[in-house]
Amino acid sequence: MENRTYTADAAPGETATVAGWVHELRDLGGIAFLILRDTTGKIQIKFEKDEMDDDLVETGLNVARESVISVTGDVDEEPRAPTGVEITPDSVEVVAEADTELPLDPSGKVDAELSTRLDNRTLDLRKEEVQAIFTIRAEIQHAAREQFRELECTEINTPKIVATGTEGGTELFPITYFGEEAFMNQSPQLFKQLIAGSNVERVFEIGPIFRAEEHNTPRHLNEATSIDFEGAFCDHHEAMDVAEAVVTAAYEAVAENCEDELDALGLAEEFEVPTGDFPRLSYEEAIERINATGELDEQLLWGDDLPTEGEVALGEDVGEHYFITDWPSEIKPFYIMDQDDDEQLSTGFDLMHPRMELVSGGQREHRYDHLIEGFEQQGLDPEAFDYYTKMFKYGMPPHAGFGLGGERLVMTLLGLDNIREGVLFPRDRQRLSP
Ligand code: ATP
Ligand code: AMO
Repeated sequence: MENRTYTADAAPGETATVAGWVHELRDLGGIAFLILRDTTGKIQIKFEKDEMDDDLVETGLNVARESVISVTGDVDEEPRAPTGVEITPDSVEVVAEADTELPLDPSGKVDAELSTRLDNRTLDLRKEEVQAIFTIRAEIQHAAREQFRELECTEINTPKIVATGTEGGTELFPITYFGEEAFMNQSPQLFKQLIAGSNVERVFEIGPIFRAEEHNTPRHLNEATSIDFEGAFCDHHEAMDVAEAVVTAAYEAVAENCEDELDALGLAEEFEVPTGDFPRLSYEEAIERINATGELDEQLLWGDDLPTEGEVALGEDVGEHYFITDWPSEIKPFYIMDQDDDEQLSTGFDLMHPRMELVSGGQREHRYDHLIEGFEQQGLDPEAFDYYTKMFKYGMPPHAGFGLGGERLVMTLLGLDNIREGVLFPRDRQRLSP
C-alpha cells in the first residue's frame, strides 16, 4: 500500500496511514479505543465521539475484530496509550471485513486446542507467541546455514522423488512415477554421499524428508525437515564435532537475536546456551546407566535398540546434550562403517537432547566390496542401488556425516510439548490439509 507506515514507525507530530488488523475495541462511552495490530506491533486509535464525524466513529466502532482496516490521522504522544502514542483518525477504511464469529481468538484470551489452531493457522499466527516460534525456527535455520558455510560446506538440493529407500523399507511412501514405482525420499543419505565423493567434498542440505511412520507421537512427523551434513575425508569424530557446532550455534543465535521472541514465549529468563563439549557415552555405558535407573520393566541387553522410556531415563540422568557412540553394527544401517578393530561395533553415533534423539550419523562404508556385503546382510538387493554403489568403484574417499531433525531441534530448544507446534502445516496420520 502506498505511503503505509508500520505502527512501530508512527512518529508523534506526523500524519500517518497505518494498516493492519483490529486487535481490540474498548468503548468507554464518550471515548473509545481501537487497537490496531500489524507485523511490527500495535497502536491505539482514539475515537472521541462528540468531536468526530459520526460516519467515521460508526465505521471505526462497528468493525468486527480481526478485520483489516487502514487508518489515516495525526500521531500524538499519549502516556496512557499502551505504546505511548496514539492516532486520532481523519479517515478509516475497512479493507477486508472479518466474520464476527472466529474459529479461534487471536488475542489469546480464549485458549484453543492444537487441532483448531492447526486448522486455522492464519489466525493462530496472529498471536505473538505463535509467531515467535516461527521467527525462532527461521533463526535456527539461518544459524545452521551460517555455521555450515563457516565450515566451508556447500549447500545442495537433492531429489525428493526417488527409486529406493534407505532408512527401513516399511516407512516409505510409495508413489507412481510415470507408471513406475517410486517413493518420497526418507533421507538425502545416498545423494549427499555421492556428492561428498565428488570434488565438492563438504556438503549440507536443509530439506524435507518423508517417513510413513504408522504411530502418532508428540515427536514424530510424516514430513519433517532434515539438516544434513556430509564431509569427505571426515571420520565420525569430526562429524560429531560438526553436529555439536551446529546445535550450539543455533542456541547462540537465538539467545543473541531473538530476545523479544523468547520473552513472548516466557523463556527469556530460563533460556540457556549449551556450553558445547557434549559428553560422549558408549552404547554399552548407555544401557548400563539406563538399567541402573530401574525405570524399565525389563533390563536392556547388548544389541537392543533404546526404547523411548530408556532415552528419557538416561536423559534425566545425564541432564544435558550428549552423544551415544559405539553402537552395535547390527542395529545401524548398511551405509554405516564398522569399527576397524571390532566389526561388532559401528562408527554410528546419535546426539541426544535429554528429552529425545536429535541426530544420527556416522562414518560411511566407502569400500565397494564391504558396501555390497552390507546390503546383502540387511536383505537388500544391491542391484536396486546400482546408481549409488557404482560410484564407489571410481574413487570414493572415506567420508562421514549426519542428519539432524530440524523440528526436533526447535521443539527441544523451546521446550514445546508437541513437535507440531513448530511446524506451520504439519503432516501426520490425521492431517493432510491444510
Ligand atoms: P465517559 O464520560 O464515558 O467516561 P470520557 O470521554 O469522559 O468518557 P475519560 O473519562 O476521558 O472518557 O476516559 C475514560 C478512561 O479512558 C479513563 O480511565 C482514562 O484514563 C482513559 N483514557 C482517556 N484518554 C485516554 C487515552 N488517550 N489513552 C488511554 N486511555 C485514556
Ligand atoms: P535418522 O533416521 O535417525 O537418520 O534421522 C535423522 C534425524 O531426523 C529426525 N527425524 C524425525 N523427526 C521428526 N519426525 C520423524 N518422523 C523423524 N525421523 C527422523 C530425528 C533423527 O535423529 N540418513 C540418516 C542420517 C545420517 O546418517 O546422516 C538418517 O536419516 O531427529
